Amino acid sequence: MIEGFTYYPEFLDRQAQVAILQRLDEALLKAPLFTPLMPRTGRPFTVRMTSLGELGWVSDQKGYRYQPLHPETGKPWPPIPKEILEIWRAVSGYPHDPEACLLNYYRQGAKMGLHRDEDEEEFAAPVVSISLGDTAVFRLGGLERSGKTATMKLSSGDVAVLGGLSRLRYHGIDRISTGTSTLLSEGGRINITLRRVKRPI
Ligand code: MD3
Ligand code: FE
Repeated sequence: MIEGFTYYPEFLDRQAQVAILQRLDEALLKAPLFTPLMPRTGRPFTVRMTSLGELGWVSDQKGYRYQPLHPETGKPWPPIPKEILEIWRAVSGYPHDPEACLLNYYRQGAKMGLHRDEDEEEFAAPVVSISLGDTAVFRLGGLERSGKTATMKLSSGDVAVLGGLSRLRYHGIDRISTGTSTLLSEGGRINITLRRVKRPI
């Protein structure tokens, strides 16, 4: 048992996963994937990203931040589809909707180093993660980078809620197990995270 971490394996059945994927495909036409860069070094991430919602998360040489416009199109992010908001409403236990829905796309070889999600103002809200496509090896640590870590798999349709003390745990994605899902025709993995960024008024 990990305080603040709730894992719902196969929360979404295949039909629900396909429905969400259709919504994401539509959104990707308006907000194409881009390659974020590490602050300072400018080194590219191996994950490509985009966002939906009022605010999207971006990273470039200037730093990490939430912003209302896509960094390449200059347009607002597309709205978060109701099918995705319904998942937040079902599992977050938080009385306001998220402003940000970050979409990470992992192709073979992509990973995400150990980090904390700390660019939000509202840590009382959890982060809700939805996995689609190939299985990922997810690493969850403690509140300090040097703390002990453990791995678990996140598979297509799984939902994870990171709230309470787990909200500020270090975490990352070690690797993707290629060919473990037929959901995405091009293969790979999509992770969606829903976030409340601002404190509600
Ligand atoms: C644990 N994404 O976008 S989601 C990220 O699968 C991110 O793409 C990973 O880390 C992915 O920031 C992991 C699961 C997750 C999300 C937020 C967390 C785990 C978390 C916040 C705190 C602790
Ligand atoms: Fe994260």
